[in-house]
Amino acid sequence: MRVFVLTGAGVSAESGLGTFRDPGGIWERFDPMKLATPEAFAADPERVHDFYNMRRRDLLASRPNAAHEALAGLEAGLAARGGRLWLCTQNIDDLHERAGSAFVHHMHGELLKARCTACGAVHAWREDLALATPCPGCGRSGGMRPDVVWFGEMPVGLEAIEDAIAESDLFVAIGTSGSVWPAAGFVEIARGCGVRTAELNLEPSDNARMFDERRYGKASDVVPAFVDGIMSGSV
Ligand code: BJW
Repeated sequence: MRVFVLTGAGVSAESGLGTFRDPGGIWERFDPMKLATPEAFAADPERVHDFYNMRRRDLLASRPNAAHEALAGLEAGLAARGGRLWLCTQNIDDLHERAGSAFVHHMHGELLKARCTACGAVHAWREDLALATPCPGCGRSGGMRPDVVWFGEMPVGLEAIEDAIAESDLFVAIGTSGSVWPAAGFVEIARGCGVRTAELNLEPSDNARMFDERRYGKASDVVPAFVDGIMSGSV
């Protein structure tokens, strides 16, 4: 069986990393237009750095939960049977990797990487960033930014994502509100290719009616149960 999984902030919620649009979520406390656009970075880079420095520190203090672990187990279980899992995450955290997932496609980039806007090099990054931080490659300062995808920027590897969806038997969206494009449109691509679709979320997403199957509850409950269903052949 070939499974495509799209994860969102809900899969990491129980690891203590906030979601964006739930009550009390990140975008209720912080203005995305002042923090998550290239224009915001150009206007006030230190403010943007402070926001991502805080989130990087939170990430480094967090741990994967049962949902991340179940998906790592699904990857290994499907591979052992000649299938595959294509795991695409909108999350910039590394909790899937830390849970043991070998293949993770970060369509919105990665918080533990920094990119130099002067030379284009991407570096593994665990420290705070500041305007004065020099690029370890070219030595220039003033251009280091978190290697994440802001509003108005192109998500990573869309062609590969669409190919992987088309080549799947099952498309599963987990812990995402379905309100950010182009990820919100992936379920439509899957349906157009005749791929079966399932949503696992705390509550119905904006796209809920597009899914063939829907399961609601905490990711740490519904994801392991759904993975068991796939591996036992009942899903
Ligand atoms: C649980 C749970 C638990 C909670 N268990 N579940 C007008 C109309 C349409 C589109 C646009 C428009 N104006 C602009 C656009 C495009 C824009 C967009 O979509 N804007 C919308 C807001 C309207 N998109 C872009 O700009 C993208 N680029 C782009 O479009 O390029 C051009 C292009 C053209 C043609 C083709 C393709 C591309 C880029 C988007 C970049 C998004 N960046 C962010 C920030 C990244 C860095 C960072 O983290 O700071 O990515 S925004 C934020 O939203 C983050 C997330 O990855 C993304 C999605 O959020 P997610 O994961 O769905 O989180 P939530 O909080 O929304 O939902 C959590 C869910 O979990 C909820 O449903 C809960 O119920 C659930 N949950 N606890 C299970 N325990």
